Amino acid sequence: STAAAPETPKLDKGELKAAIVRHLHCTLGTDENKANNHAWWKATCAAIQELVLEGLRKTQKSHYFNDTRAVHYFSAEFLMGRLLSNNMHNLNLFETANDALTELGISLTDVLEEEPDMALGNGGLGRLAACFIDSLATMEMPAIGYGIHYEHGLFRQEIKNGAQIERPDSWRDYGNPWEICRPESIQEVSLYGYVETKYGDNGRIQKEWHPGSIVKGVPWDIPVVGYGGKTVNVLRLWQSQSSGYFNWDVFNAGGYVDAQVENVQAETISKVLYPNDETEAGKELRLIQQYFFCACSLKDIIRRYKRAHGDDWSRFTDQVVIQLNDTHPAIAIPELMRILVDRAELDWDKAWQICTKTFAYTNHTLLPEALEKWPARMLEKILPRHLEIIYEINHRFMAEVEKKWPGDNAIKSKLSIIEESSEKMVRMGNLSVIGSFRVNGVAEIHSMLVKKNLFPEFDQLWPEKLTNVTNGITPRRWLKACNPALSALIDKKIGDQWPLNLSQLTELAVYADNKTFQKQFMKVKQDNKVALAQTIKELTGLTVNTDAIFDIQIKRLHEYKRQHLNLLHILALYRRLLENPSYDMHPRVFIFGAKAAPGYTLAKDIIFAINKVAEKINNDPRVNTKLQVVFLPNYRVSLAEKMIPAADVSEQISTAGKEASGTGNMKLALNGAVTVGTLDGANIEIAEEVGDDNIFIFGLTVDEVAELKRKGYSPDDYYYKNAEIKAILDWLETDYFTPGKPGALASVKHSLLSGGDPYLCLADFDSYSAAQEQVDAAYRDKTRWAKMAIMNTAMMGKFTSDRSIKDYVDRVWNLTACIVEN
Ligand code: 26Q
Repeated sequence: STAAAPETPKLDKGELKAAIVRHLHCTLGTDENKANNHAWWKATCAAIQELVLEGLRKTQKSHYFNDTRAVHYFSAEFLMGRLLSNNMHNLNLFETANDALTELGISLTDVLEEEPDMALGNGGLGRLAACFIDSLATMEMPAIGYGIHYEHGLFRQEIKNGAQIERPDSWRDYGNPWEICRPESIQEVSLYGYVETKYGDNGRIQKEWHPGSIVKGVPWDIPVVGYGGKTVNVLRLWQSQSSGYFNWDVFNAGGYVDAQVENVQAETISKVLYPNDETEAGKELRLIQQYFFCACSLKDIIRRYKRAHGDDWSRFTDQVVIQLNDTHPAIAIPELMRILVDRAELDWDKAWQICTKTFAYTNHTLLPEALEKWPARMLEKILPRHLEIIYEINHRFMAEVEKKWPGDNAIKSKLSIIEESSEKMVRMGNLSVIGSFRVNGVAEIHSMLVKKNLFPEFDQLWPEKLTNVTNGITPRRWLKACNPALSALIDKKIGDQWPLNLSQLTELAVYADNKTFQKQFMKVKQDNKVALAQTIKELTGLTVNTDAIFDIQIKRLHEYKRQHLNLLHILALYRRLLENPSYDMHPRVFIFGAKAAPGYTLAKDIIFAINKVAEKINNDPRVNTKLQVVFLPNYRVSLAEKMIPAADVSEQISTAGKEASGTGNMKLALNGAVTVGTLDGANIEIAEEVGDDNIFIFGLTVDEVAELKRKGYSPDDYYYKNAEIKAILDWLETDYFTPGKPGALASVKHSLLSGGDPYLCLADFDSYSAAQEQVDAAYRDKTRWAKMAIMNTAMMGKFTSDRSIKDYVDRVWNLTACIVEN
């Protein structure tokens, strides 16, 4: 790892106390006697922000004077969570702040709870972006994150009578102490209108886009503090605002109100995050959001480049690399072509050369329904010039395909950016591969499937282009900050450098059999379970047994992630306990956290089913000493930070081949949870690291899934041949869990039978159930379990996002660190 150890804090306790009180007085206009926790939170943030901004100024100066090459991480989502605790840890001021507030009679823990999550993302992809910018700053890499300043992040989930209700998320209602508005860097973005073809004197055809409207993009900068506090990069998020242009005619004609309506439309662009993951919506506003932030960001990059290099484009690709986080920002490719060809008047080939040296693309999914496609008609309406450019890119690419596979029209129609269906569609994945110099998947198996199944011909055409970068997570947030007790224990054993060099955790392996260390490690786990039990009590009213196994599945609700397979197994245990009251199992608490996309009916039905089954089981005195089920509402980053340290078992049970990587699997294992998982995504690499003895692998492999589907999978076979499966599914159709309302849970059953069980829950059920019996036996052997838990923490070094970033730097970005002087 490149970064050095965090240095002594820049402030001592007395100075920090004084700064907090000063902000209480001068920024918040209150005093120590009147201030509530919210005011203390804001004052503490303001005091910390002073140091953050000092680091930001120094970093920007260094980057400017060294004229550094930088990565520009384009992502529609950044799931940052809370920033105060993270920033204090990265500045090595956490202890100081704790002591300072204690002396002021204030609890830091309570103050931290005041901060709303910055939930500008759906799940894995958005959180990955947040971990990556943390690692980039820590490793002192010149980098900037570009995204959207959503007014409302991912919806807040409430559970009413067992069902999910969506409420708006208003993270900025009382002001965000971290963000800085930069009106001096406002950009303008064009939309709609038409393209005029002109003939220049040199005979060159010139295209001019006459936009129908123009919106402003206002940048808000969030400082990103690296661990050690040296490099402070920025996350720049664009907010849309009416430009006032094209409204003047209406305005002058007395149309004051009509002009305000246009303002509202412009300001709608950055209003709300789309709550879908792994599914395409095809909504016009979504495309406008994507173009809006890409166009603002490209203008920003080019303005900065020109400040240093003028109109000479020859060094652009030495200075700028743009990483596309999935295809959501793929419209940046034709946008850069438009700027180079129409505005800078470069010839096409030169422009294309620049483009294809600038962009790299990360694929996060193989699910066909999640591959982005936009109707050509929609693009033509919103971005008429971009559609022309896409056609030109495609035309030239088709000529290359013809050279490689002469006369092969099947390959042409497969590789074409344009899908010639009844409604012409633009395939953003194909555009991204063609317009990028590198394409990566996010775990070994996923990248292999990207090569073999998704883009095999592209791999033949450009054998160097497709590669792998396995995901990672920042150990600063996901161990040091969220699990202070375990962190302190680790510090005591192996020193305090592991947050920067996570492979050092292997030094814990020698203590895996040590009785004293096992006791200490499991005591930390137990204390974390007690703390989570308290949270469960506050959020649900339920008292859980802290001697039970805490078995946790936390992730977005999706059929491929198979929360309903977990539910079937819970129902099996319930039934076994009812049929045989002395059924031998260690008590277990099954804990879920999951949001469903608001339009995904079956996902919402599964949430409802989990809640109804939970209600029944938790209130059934025949079983509730052994079996409890908890659905924690409003799963989000800050709740994950409370759940993960308390997990004994991590559920990673997606159908093999469907989960690109997973990152929750890494967070849980790092905190000493043992995985029950399929051979899917990064589970495979986790199994390689921890070894077969320290993980419970079950279920069909990718090849076996393909083979079963090829032969023709019939869930009925399992239903009729397996009495337990039949009984459980039939049970779901009765009114046992929904008294007076038979059939209320039937959709879950039917998705697994007449619905065809597309994700093979029934095929994997027996294997899953057997793996869970092994978990039970292992847990009862206290020594064995402690060893397994320790080995999981010890062997997670590979999954630091610092390693992912190093892989990107070496295989994709070709960056060098820039040391920022303090
Ligand atoms: C689609 C249409 C309209 C609006 C939004 C979307 C949309 C939004 C988010 C589509 C997909 C996403 C997010 C996908 C995602 O989080 N994928 C996950 O990425 C992780 C990081 O690489 C992986 O670990 C997970 O396996 C993968 O599911």
